[in-house]
Amino acid sequence: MAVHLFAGECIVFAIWSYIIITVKADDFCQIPGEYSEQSSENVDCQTYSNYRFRYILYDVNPPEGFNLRRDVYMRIARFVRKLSGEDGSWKLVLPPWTKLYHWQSADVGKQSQLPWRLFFDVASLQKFAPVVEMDEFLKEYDSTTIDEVFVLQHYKDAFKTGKWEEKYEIQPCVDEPRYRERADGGAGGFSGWFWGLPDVTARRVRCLSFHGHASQLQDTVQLHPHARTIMFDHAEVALHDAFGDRLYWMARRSMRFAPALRRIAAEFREEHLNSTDEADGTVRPDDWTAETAVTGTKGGPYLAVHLRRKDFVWGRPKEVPSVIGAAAQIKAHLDKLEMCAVFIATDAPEEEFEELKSHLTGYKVFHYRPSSAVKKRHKDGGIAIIDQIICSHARFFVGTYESTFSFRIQEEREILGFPPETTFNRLCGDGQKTCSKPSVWRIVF
Ligand code: GFB
Repeated sequence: MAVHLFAGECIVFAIWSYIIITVKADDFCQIPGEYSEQSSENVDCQTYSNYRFRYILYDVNPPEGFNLRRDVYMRIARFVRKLSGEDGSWKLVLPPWTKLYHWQSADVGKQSQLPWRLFFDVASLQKFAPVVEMDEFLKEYDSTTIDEVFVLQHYKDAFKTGKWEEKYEIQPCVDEPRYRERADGGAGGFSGWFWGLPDVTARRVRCLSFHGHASQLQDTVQLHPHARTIMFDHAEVALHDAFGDRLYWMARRSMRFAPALRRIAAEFREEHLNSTDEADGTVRPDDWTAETAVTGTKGGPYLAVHLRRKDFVWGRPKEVPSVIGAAAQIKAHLDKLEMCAVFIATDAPEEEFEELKSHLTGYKVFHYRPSSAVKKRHKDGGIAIIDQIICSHARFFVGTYESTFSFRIQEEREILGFPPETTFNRLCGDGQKTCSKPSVWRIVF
């Protein structure tokens, strides 16, 4: 690594192999001996060695749905797991779930600032990365001001050159950020959208053009030894360090759903679909770290279909079938499998579901309909997870083209050890005699 320090211009260039960083010296607090030859006395930065923990926070592009957000979590969890390393001084703050575009039920109470424990088994997540819920963080941190916020953004030419280059750079914001400098100029210099939490502010907010893997965020952290809390907004800009390797799957396996949701799904399977873990061969160790590779899983005696409607109907008209087209494909699958029971997970309005059923007379069509108490307790997000769990346990699964909701089901089925030909299937658009199969991402232990 070569380091050039131009004192007059206050610019540090750190250049090594294929990484280029351009940073103004007053933008970043330098680590003596690492990026410059300054002695520690000259560095106007305080390290937080007197605190037990430092924290990484993050947020995601607002329109992104639940299941893409799960993927972003895995990228950041892997980064913080590595960052925390041996001394365990870093924690990852789980961003509360704010109201997502798809969570449209008006009869379930508040759907914002929801903790992760509503959907996931947080103790299980903690076996992969040192995560903490936002409410616990706010108690531990004893402040509501985040030291440094970096809004990640793509380079303007990121996808034009075709040349892979890991780089990052503080640059003017391309889009209007969700934060504004406060007129009162207090210690919490910026207010704005912090997961809808009214009191949270930031000392400093800057845009960071970023092209590379999530682990590259480590450089930004190291350049800020004074910061006890660092937030990365638009964390989806950072890529997976490695997609589909052992660590990827460890992160994925750690994302076990909340026990209450697993229980409801298990009851539904047993009551309506004649499906139990014992009979289906889907018993798993209580602790995901004790899991080993499984193959040839049988699953419950039903076909499961994820029929994504709403925005997918007009967004992907060639790839998403009409209701009648979907029914014809479901019938063909059931006949081929010599089965009569199908479970449908869908975001379709009730009329569309009834229409689908009307084309499937002679077959047993199941759909999970929660009681109003269950809906209020587990919200739209929890009901969607129950649908996903039921789909994950079916003997055969058919998903929707390019839906991350379907992808997460496929991953769950890989963890459970289903033969891939029972998992990586999709509904074709009307008029497509054959259509491309979903990419097959096999689990790695
Ligand atoms: O999860 P998600 O990102 O998957 O968004 P996609 C779809 C959301 O719709 C889910 C609801 O999180 C659920 O809230 N939903 C979809 C369902 N299918 C079902 C279902 O079968 N049962 C239940 N209960 N709920 C993304 C969108 O959708 O696709 C983005 O999030 C964008 O906004 C992108 O449109 C193209 O990947 O299917």
